[in-house]
Amino acid sequence: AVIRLARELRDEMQQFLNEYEFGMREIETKLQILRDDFAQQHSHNPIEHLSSRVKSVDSLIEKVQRRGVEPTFSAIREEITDIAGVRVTCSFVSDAYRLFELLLGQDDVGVLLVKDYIAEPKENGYKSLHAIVTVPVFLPRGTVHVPVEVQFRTIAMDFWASLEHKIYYKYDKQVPQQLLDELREAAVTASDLDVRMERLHRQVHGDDDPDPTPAPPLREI
Ligand code: 0O2
Repeated sequence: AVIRLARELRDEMQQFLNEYEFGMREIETKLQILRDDFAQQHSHNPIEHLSSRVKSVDSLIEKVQRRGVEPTFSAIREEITDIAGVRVTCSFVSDAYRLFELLLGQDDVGVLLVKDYIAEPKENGYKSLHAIVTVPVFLPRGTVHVPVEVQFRTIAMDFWASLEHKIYYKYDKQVPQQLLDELREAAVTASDLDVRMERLHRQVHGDDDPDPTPAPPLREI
């Protein structure tokens, strides 16, 4: 009986995670279509790198405990909105905003939350444009609207964030002040580089670009 119960729990967990995997794939496909169409229309690929992940069971349990969420599937579904995550790394800030608008403007995409850490960087210097969206996944047992966290950032922001993430965990979240200061300075350098690279790009491709002005910053909703 214990083995049967363990198998049932495993199957339920697998079905739960699969829905997030499917939602994530739907979002990835939408972004790939936007990328391919844009590249064909404007001879410039707005996405440098697309990556995705479903949170591991271990980090899901850790987050559930940290947030004090009841350990039931429905409570986890309600509370943890970044079980599925897609990261869109762009060359330029304007591409990040453009893709964000094109994805969030799609009829079947719902918007749960937007956090614009590009317009308002975090205290440590972190920049990225985050959106938690829902996408319908059509299954034989019905349609599920799956939340997916999408992060839009530039190569420079991504470079900074991946180093900061490594430092944060290397020092077990207690990073020495001097390193924190250097990281903040590096974030400013990365932003300067973004501005310069975009300016250079405009000098060469200005006319090919349908919308040279980045979208205005969005408020959290
Ligand atoms: P991973 O391994 O990337 O999935 P929370 O999710 O509770 O920590 P919140 O407020 O719900 O935080 O979400 P927020 O601020 O939108 O951040 C969620 C994700 O953004 C994080 O996921 C990171 O991927 C990224 N992020 C946010 N702040 C920072 C930062 O200061 N540095 C770096 N490097 N990344 C950041 P996870 O689950 O923490 O990590």
